[in-house]
Amino acid sequence: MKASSGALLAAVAFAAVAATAVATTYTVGGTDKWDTYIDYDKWTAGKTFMVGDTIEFKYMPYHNVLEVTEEDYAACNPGSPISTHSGGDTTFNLTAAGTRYFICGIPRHCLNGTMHVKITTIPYGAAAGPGGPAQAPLGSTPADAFAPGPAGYRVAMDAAGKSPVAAPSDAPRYRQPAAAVAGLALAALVALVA
Ligand SMILES: *[C@@H]1O[C@H](CO)[C@@H](O)[C@H](O)[C@H]1NC(C)=O
Ligand SMILES: *[C@@H]1O[C@H](CO)[C@@H](O)[C@H](O)[C@H]1NC(C)=O
Ligand SMILES: [Cu+2]
Repeated sequence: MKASSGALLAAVAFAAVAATAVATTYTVGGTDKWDTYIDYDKWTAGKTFMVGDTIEFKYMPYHNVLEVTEEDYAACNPGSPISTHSGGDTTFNLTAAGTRYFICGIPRHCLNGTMHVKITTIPYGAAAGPGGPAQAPLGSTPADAFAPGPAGYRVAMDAAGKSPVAAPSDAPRYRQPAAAVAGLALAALVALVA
């Protein structure tokens, strides 16, 4: 009896840990970081940002990061930011589903240097299907290649298709819920036997 409840506790604890260790941190732009003349639409294409993930801007101190409205993003207007950040290393926690807009506020870096990125976050665990928030890589794999299916399949395709950065860290996120389910199943079995 004592051994069984110990196993039950262990299984439940394992399931809890597996279910919570899921966040991914993305360096915006990957190895190109936050700089002029980087195509950030290309960088976000094929990535699935989920609630709980973190994005980190790494940049030379002469740049900055402004979170702006969709309107100001479209116009590259640094005049009324939601928040302003500088110093070379700025992190945002993606705590809610939705789209957030970021630009560099230095004159011409947004308009002429492409320093603008929008991040669309979906609820944790939601599948990014065709027509969903995630976009197909520009000018690479056709959208048709992403057949409707489990999120894990799509991410595997994305990782194989492009994304020289941050792609491998996507994979464990999808395995962990499965591990959690396995842990709970084990716990149920142990409880039954005990
Ligand atoms: C993001 O979340 C972490 C962990 O909860 C926290 O330590 C950090 O201060 C948060 N960062 C921001 C910018 O909110
Ligand atoms: C910067 O972008 C603006 C707007 O697109 C354009 O009119 C201007 O010619 C560009 N300047 C340079 C130096 O590329
Ligand atoms: Cu800049």
